[in-house]
Amino acid sequence: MDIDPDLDKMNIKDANEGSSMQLDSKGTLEEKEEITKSMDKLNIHKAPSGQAGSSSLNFKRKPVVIIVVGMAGSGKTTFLHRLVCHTQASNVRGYVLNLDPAVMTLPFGANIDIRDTVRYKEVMKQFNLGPNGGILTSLNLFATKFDEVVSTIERRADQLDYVLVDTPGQIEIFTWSASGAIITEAFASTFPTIIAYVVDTPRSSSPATFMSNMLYACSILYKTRLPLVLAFNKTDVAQHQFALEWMEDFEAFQAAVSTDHSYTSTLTASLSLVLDEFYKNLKSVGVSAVSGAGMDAFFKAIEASVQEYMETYKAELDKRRAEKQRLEEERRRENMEKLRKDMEKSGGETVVLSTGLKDKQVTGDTMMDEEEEEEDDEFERFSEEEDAVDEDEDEEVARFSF
Ligand SMILES: Nc1nc2c(ncn2[C@@H]2O[C@H](COP(=O)(O)OP(=O)(O)O)[C@@H](O)[C@H]2O)c(=O)[nH]1
Ligand SMILES: [Mg+2]
Repeated sequence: MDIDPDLDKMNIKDANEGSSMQLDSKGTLEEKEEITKSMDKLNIHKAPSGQAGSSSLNFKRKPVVIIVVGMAGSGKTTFLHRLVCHTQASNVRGYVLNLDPAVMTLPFGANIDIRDTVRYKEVMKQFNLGPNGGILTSLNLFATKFDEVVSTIERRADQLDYVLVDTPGQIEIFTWSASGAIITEAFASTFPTIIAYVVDTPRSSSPATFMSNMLYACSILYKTRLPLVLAFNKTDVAQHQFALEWMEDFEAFQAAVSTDHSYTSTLTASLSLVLDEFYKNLKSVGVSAVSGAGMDAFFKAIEASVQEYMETYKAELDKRRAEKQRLEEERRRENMEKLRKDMEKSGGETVVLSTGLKDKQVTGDTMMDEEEEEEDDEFERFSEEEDAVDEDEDEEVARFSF
């Protein structure tokens, strides 16, 4: 129902006009006490102070969550399969999560599979979407239930060392979507969480593609604010030494760029200067999802990142949460104050908005139900006025009552 947009009609009636009234300065002490009592009855939940630290209470040191991201075709799914094989062979307890709704067949058995919950082809049909829209919407739908996923893992936390997460083929569906952020944050606030960025090494041999891949990794690092391990995949096809050299030695990269005479080379050369600092914060390993090379080095890099997570990222995360909590409490306090003032004004009685009509007998017990408690500062109830003069229009009456 629309609220009458004509603000002129919305007279808050004063005490002389009817039983709906405004408490003016004449409000007695008794009335004020009444108001305070009814405020207490509202029972608006206050966040317990110190809740900001609650993330630390729920936080578990194990399992470590490894979220595998990377460009389409870089080998995420194959790499995840390799991780699963490696954990099984080395008696490490893993739990596998598939977040790609569009994958046809998985080479590994996933403990939790998005495809069991959402059928992306159905989503495409129902919402009239293309494949990418379908995948994104499926992930969004899944994200709404992600707290259940986290609590399922929490229940098994003692029996697990790693949670391995595969993400949709198209990188931006996970890294630039709200659902990707929700999922990442849900994990990161409960377990140590590391991003494994898979790079297609043979396809990054030109300085320009290498640079665009690194820029993407950089944006993910800053967006998720989580430790990131670069996994140069497909080393069975091309070794990754060139990449390490480019990252360590700026001049080596400049020399490679200078062989390229396109207009992008100048940009690429300048960008490499910017990324210098970013490279220092990364751990890079060469792996082959097919041959299994580099797995030990990868897990070593993960363990070092977990250490880093506990020392730096976790503290930062707690700080951000505390700040969010503080703002939330401030907002609540402001709303309560506003409500208190409104109640003092109305003297605990009903205020009628949006009517030129004489107020009828107003029931005093139009208290909001539980759902309405969530409304921030106003509790509205609309009813049709039977004596409405205008036959065409429903006169709307907004009653604020306490
Ligand atoms: N030679 C080689 N091919 C690989 C490797 N990892 C993945 N691939 C191939 O790369 C293609 C894409 O892999 P996939 O795991 O589906 O990529 P995703 O889209 O990132 O999940 C497949 O044809 C894989 O066989 C690897 O380490 N070496
Ligand atoms: Mg895949």
